[in-house]
Amino acid sequence: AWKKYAPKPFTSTEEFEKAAVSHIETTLARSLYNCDEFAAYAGTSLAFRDRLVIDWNATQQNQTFADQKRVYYLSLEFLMGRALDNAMLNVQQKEVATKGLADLGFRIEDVISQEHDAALGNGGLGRLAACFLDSLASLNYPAWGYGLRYRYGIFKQEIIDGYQMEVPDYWLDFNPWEFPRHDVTVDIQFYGHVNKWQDEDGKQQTSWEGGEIVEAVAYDVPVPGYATGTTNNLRLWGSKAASGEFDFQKFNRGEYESSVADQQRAETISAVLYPNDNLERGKELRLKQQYFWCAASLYDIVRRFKKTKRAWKDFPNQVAIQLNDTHPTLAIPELMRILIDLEGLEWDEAWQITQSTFGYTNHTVLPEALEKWSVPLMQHLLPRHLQIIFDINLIFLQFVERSFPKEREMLGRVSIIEESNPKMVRMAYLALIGSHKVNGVAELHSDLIKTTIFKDFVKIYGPDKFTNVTNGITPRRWLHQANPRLSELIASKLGGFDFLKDLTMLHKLESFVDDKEFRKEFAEIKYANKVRLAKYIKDTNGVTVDPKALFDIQVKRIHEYKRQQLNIFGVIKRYLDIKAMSADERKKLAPRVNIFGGKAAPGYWMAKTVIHLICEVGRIVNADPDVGDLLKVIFLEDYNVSKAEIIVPASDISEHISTAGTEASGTSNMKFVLNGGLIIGTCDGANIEITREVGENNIFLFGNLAEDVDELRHAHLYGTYELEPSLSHVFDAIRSGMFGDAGAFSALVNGIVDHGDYYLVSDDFASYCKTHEMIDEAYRNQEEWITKCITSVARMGFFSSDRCIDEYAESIWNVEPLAPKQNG
Ligand code: 26V
Repeated sequence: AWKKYAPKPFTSTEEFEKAAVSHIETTLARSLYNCDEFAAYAGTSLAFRDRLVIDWNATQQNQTFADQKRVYYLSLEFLMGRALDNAMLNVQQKEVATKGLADLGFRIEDVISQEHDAALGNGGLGRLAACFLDSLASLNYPAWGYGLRYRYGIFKQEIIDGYQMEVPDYWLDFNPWEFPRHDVTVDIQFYGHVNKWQDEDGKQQTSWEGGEIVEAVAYDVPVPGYATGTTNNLRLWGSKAASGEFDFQKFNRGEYESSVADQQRAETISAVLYPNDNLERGKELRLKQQYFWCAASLYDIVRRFKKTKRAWKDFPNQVAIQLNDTHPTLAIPELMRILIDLEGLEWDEAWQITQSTFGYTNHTVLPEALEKWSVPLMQHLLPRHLQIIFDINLIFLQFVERSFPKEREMLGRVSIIEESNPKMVRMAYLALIGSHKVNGVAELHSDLIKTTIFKDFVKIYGPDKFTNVTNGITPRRWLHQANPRLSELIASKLGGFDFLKDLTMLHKLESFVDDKEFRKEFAEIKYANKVRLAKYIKDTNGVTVDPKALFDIQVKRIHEYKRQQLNIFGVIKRYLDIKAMSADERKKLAPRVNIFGGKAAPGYWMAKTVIHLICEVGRIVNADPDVGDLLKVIFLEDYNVSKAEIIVPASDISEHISTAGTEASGTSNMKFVLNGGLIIGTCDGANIEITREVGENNIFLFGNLAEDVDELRHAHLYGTYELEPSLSHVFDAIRSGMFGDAGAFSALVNGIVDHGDYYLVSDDFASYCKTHEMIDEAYRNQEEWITKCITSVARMGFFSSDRCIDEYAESIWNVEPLAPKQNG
């Protein structure tokens, strides 16, 4: 049925060419005689952008007219990657562009790859937000994303002599996908003081005065749904100096320098994405970013609501706001401030509205990632919000005291204010208290938050406030775009591409698992994807790898809890084993290529040490004639979304090996299996549900369970600690200088040997290595291997972000889809 709503297409190749060429010649003012790939990219993008804008306007008009509840997804990160390929796919016009560009002398892949990634995110949390936008639009939900328009996205990683170097990612030189709205601005206040007085009717009034004003300017990005007219909006706020009289006066007085400095200070707010994933540092600029973005977004949402002329009690029937982690928690006191100080509502009504409006998603239980802001800092920057937070806390604690009169020690534990020096505001507690639902992102994680960080709150509010929504990924980007041949093969068996809208249809593939022709093509596609990655490795790293070898891939942010160190220690063990073998024994071995990629936060020394060790091991192993093709170790520079689209379809095995209980969900695990690779993983995050879906025989699980982690950690510190002997052997090799200066790696080794092995690398090492031997064995039987891969793909339907968004809509937002009006 959705086909009849499909947007009006380019009716011919010529029509597309005309549009693209016209943009090249007029919008870009370039002659066709020096039209290079970049100009072809720009012209193609502008031609498609014109198409999107029509749907976008129609969607916004339709949503305003329909006047039903909308979802607002507040996220400090949207890791969108490239837009053109996705736009062509979603408006179902890629074929026309392919032919048209060929007429003009270009290959579409080359044109697509001209685009700079929109890298406004760190990792899983930001990419999840991008997948959600795709699903929201594809399912016709009336939804907006709100974020910050960083001038610099996540840094570009360069590997120089085996060390990570960070280079700024200035990505805005040419960005056809954003529309500056210089007429949509909001003045945002910082600092100042609070005034309280009684008005003529004796009513208590509060206002926030003085301080400084920074202007928020809207930049809108169209988000097209797949095969639907719905094109939603992602609104990113940029900061600039408020053009008030103050500046003019300064300027007129001749204080040019200080007026320029003011301008730069204002623009700094949206200048750069913080590159710490999972580490909170309490920097003032970060808090400014958070408030700037929350205040601008809420002003915008409230402005839109007020146009409907409804009563305030209707606000939660018109507006659902989802908080992507605690980063937007200030939206809670900000909405309270608007309702009470500016709109004159009573506290209780304002609180009722606020709680019904917000939902909060938790994405981590790691204590070092839980946001806390110092009370003095907040007092200085946001004096009125701090008062409101204190009031929320007071009323909450009184409620807890009444409900649990015999448990006074609980009050200190659940207080929003931590009684430390300085005092701290616990943002996760504020987010939880101010929302009607709290969700984790995979079953295990949602259980864990109820028994660890939010245990007391389950008692206070009851279990119904907590729910699970297991993460998902969009099959449009992560199957069709990244792996077009596999997508086409599937379509040929299922009778079309409807599975891209309903991924559970993949289950029908199981009946083809014994189909010879299908199996052959499936295997050929995997091989072709490996050839493509091998070529990329040759081009970037200069190393030749054999596409027939088993490709073993771990790509994700570098973090101790994700345990890339476990992986590289396993690789070293494999290397030492090979070295100790006879030539005959070596002949029986299955060749491997171990591929790593991922960024370390710039100040995270241990993570940078892991990168260095991987590079050094690669340098030695790849040049060792004893080893040849049996083992290659590759570190791919600057892992990002567009590189993931090449890497993910090329795996035989991918590694998702976090210490049990630490990885909230993981989402790349889903991408790899959907693309016909198998997983080695721990019983953590979504790995557990992937196992439930694909079956235990189709995944390689190992290691200790989450429930045993505390006891093991305790035993390391207070019991007798024995290092796993095979790991000890690996450490001896590192200490011998086999991989360069041993001193460079001493902190990494000592953390395990002397400092309690917090991430249980030693405890899991033996079962990890043993499981890799089972993988070697299984890979030798290619027929069975392919059966596992096909069966797994067929069973991955659950992990579509479409399923995930429908669950949010039903159980948290209470919003309905809105079918687009037919165009033209
Ligand atoms: C935290 C912080 C702390 C302050 C500095 C900047 C910063 C940036 C990001 C974060 C978020 C940490 C939480 C996070 O990224 N969680 C990941 O969320 C994924 C999507 O739900 C999930 O798949 C991953 O397992 C989880 O680690």
